[in-house]
Amino acid sequence: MKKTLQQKAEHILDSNFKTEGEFTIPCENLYPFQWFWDSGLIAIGFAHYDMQKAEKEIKTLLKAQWSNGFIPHIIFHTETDSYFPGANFHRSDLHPESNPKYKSTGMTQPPVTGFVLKEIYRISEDKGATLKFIESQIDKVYDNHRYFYENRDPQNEGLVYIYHNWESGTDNSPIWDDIWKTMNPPEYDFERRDTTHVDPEERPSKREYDHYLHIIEIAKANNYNDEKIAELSPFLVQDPLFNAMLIKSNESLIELYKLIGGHENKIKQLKKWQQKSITSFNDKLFDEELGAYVHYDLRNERALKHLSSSSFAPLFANIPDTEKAETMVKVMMEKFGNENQYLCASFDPTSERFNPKKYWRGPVWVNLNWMLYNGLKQYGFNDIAERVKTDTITIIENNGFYEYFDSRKEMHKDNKAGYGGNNFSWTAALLIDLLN
Ligand code: 2M8
Repeated sequence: MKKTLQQKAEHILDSNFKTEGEFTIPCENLYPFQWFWDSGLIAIGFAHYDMQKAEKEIKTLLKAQWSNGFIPHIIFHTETDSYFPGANFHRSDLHPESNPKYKSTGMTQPPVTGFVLKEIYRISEDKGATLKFIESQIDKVYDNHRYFYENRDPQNEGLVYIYHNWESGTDNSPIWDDIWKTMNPPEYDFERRDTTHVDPEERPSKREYDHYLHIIEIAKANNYNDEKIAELSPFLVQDPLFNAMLIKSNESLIELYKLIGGHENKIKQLKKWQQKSITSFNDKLFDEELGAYVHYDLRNERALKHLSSSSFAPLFANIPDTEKAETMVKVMMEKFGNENQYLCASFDPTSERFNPKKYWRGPVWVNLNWMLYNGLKQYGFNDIAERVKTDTITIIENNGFYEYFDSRKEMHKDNKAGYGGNNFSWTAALLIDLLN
């Protein structure tokens, strides 16, 4: 019997779930550990058909939290040299508050856990049991938000910084080219592993990796101390996607604490952070000229004026008012949404830096599409939301469960427009959510 798309997606998630460690890898070979934001998005998929696995995923992730509230971007549950750079390069043990039980990186990723808990609650058919689970985990997520506001916001603006492109999740976005121009790292000698699993055309260059490693060397030389990083890292950026995830998660934590009851002080604090964050976000990151949100380079005190799918992610977190939202959607449809393109390219298709085959430099990503779909719906842009959803389902149905996809429709004729890793977990997980 032919499997349905949903069955295929469930099969991928179940195969990528590692029973020994109770977590899910993003995909075989290329990404053999647990990644922070992947895990959260994966749990949303599991929640639709296997709530136990959804809960395990989140529990395992939060067990690796550091005593200062920080949650690392990769948790190296297993030993394998199929990934570079691994645990011995990152050396999380350098930080005095790192978790002695779990080797990890010393950087983080977009804080999705708050809104993921809310999504799991929305999907659950046994709300009482799910709320109990949430109650057992929610303070860890709150502590994570406190970590961000207390350690990643040196000018007390309500906007937190990332100190590495890997923290953004959008690893080699052309936006970072502006930062690489300010740096001149040594040419390191190392053995890449990603390019043995995936066509190098679809991955970052060696020189880009030199930059990535150099920033980590600086952080390590300072034992991953946040204050030192804020002072010394050549990469220090306020990212609209990252901050939108934090704001969306604040909102979810407030709603969940209300459901649980008896957490007035935490709700009060969350509301304070929330108000300040949304105000600064709109004042500082909205670019009137481009008609959407942009990144801010805190190290060099300048806006990085480029459009990317991150520019529209604030819709998901209810950040723009309706006027701003309308402007953004107009810009999105003009630049990213013509009939030759699938929505939504990860970088501005009208820019000369656009590359629709290369990783975060242009291809369509299902995680961003899922956020965009939900954001557009929240503001009542139902037709465009439906297009994002249909485009997402179509490209997966035709090409398979890839990590990313060519945004140009003409490239989809032979159904070979899926790139990067295959049988990719968040592609499967979020498809399940879109189908239900
Ligand atoms: C990609 O990033 C990792 C480093 O974190 C890599 O290229 O080795 C990104 O797409 C990131 O957003 C994602 O979480 C990770 C695992 O899917 O892969």
